[in-house]
Amino acid sequence: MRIEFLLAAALFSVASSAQARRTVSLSGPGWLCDGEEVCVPHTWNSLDGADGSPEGAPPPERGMSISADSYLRKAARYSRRLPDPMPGMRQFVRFEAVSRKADVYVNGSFAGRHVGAFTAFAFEVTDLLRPADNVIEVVADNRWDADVAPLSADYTLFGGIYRGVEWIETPQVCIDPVTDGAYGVELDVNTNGTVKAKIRILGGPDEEREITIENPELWSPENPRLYEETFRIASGDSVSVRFGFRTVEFREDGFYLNGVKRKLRGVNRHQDAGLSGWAASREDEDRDFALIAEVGADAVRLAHYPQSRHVYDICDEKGILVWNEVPAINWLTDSPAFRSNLVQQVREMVAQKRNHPCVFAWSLFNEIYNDVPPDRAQEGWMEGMLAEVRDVIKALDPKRPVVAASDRQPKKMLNDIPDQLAFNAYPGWYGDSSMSDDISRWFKASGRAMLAISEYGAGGNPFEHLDPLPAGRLDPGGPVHPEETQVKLLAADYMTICGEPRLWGSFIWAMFDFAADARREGGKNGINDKGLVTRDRATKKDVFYLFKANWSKESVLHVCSQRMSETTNATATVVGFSSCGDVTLLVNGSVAGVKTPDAVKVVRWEAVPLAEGENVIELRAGGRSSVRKLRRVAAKNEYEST
Ligand code: ADA
Repeated sequence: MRIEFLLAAALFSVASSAQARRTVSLSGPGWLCDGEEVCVPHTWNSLDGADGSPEGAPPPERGMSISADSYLRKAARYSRRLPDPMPGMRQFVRFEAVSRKADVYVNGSFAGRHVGAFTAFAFEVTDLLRPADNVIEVVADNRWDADVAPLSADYTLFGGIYRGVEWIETPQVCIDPVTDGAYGVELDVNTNGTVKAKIRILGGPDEEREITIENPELWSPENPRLYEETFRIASGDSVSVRFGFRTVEFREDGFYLNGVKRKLRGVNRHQDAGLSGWAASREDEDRDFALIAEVGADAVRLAHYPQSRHVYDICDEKGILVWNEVPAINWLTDSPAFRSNLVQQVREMVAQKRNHPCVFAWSLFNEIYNDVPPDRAQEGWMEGMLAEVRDVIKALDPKRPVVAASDRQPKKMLNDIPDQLAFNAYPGWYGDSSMSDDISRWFKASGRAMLAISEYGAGGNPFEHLDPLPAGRLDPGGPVHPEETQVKLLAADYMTICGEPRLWGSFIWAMFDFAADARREGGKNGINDKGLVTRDRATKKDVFYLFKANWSKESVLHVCSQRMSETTNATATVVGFSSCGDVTLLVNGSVAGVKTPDAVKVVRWEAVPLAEGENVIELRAGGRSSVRKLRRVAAKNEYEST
């Protein structure tokens, strides 16, 4: 007995003095989900989460995909073996996210519960482990719950262990990997070169450190300079943190980064990474941000919730400013459980993302419907809850502004809560207004001197075409979302946005098509098709090149409607984008016109005559060429078609 004790004590002292932290990925194969072998990241909704509500189901309501029961909602049991623990060390399991509730067990004993689909969490499992043959089980549950945000939204809530999992072993005294799912080191970075670090320690008192970097280079989209520091404590445990020096502030006339005014050129991104749904790999995320960098955006709104750690790492590296959002959308529940879960999700979001220089703002909500039911709105409880959340954010991180995305002006009180307000506008798509009307109304109603546009866009199926476009508005819930409408509306919107100096930024809805299972429209069920790029990332729509021509440093010449192969018309509309100067139009080798691009790099020819049969329509500018082929065919006699 005494010998065993001495041996254990010796092992412990070896471990605590000499053993560094060990981190092992538990992602990949080796997991079972309800008895089937799966790879983590995993979701059980990758197919049914984006196939639309079944035919015959009641007409889908816009924005109801979170609560739709058109895809599998369940509690699923995952399990896998754990690495053998090193004696004398402490063991933790860290999940990047589980949707949306997770109950974790080790060898049948309860280790902890996490509620919230978008933030990381970790549990200590040291006391639940045997020397070998340990099994972890996770019950993941994506069923709707009135006490867990978000309650409703226009995207599919994929279920499962859809981000990575890690096994962490530390000495007995260690940098805390548990509290708020963060890494235990909180930085306060100042552009004079001082970096103050609060190190949270388990098994010992917390520590504060200060380091100085001489003449630090500032971080910006043009120069995303990062620094890294390893914080080591006496037990040998250490954590490395990357950071950057930069300031963000709003002055009376706009947004300033490092004291320089900038009007943000943003896109919105959901974490739905195409055919794997939310179970995105690092490669999926790298590919997405390569496309965001290619289009030339300097900002991304991570709609409508915090995304994976790798996403923020990429944005730090590429110099993309991040709008990071609390998952409060459409509805809130007036219950203490909802309020406390929302605050917990917010604390975790700030704690986990605060060290990333790319994050420029915390967003409090998206499109809260406090006007329904009206009696509840009068009580003021929503204002109270959102003001409390704002104050929680400000107490945790006084340096970043709080913003919000609103869609309705009567909600004056809610719109007054964030430091900066942005609005979502779909003129010509969901309504008959114009972007300039919308902007004027928003400035008038909000009484603010500056605003941003958090969403603008239109549906676009790159395999549906219409020329000429009808004079009126198309039905956004209808079966046809021609690519040409998306080009027309976004070009007009962007022209207005460029001419409005009171806007501090704008964010296209959206960079990629994404799963919204309740939708049945645009020729493809289960998809919100307002992306610049299709959900499988295989097709860059014409609007991708509109923004690339405006934002990228690369020269762009692009003729639209290249996927439209046939027409029965005698003429065609030719639209193109050029950042290489004046554009010459050639039809079947003959010059048909020369035009100077407008302020948003668009050239347009109406009613260009076509020959019978194949036509080659070519744009030339700055030594480049872009071609579309269009076959003119005879109109089908209606009796011929069958
Ligand atoms: C809203 C909402 C988005 C998006 C958009 C749309 O503005 O904020 O999540 O779904 O509508 O495409 O209708």
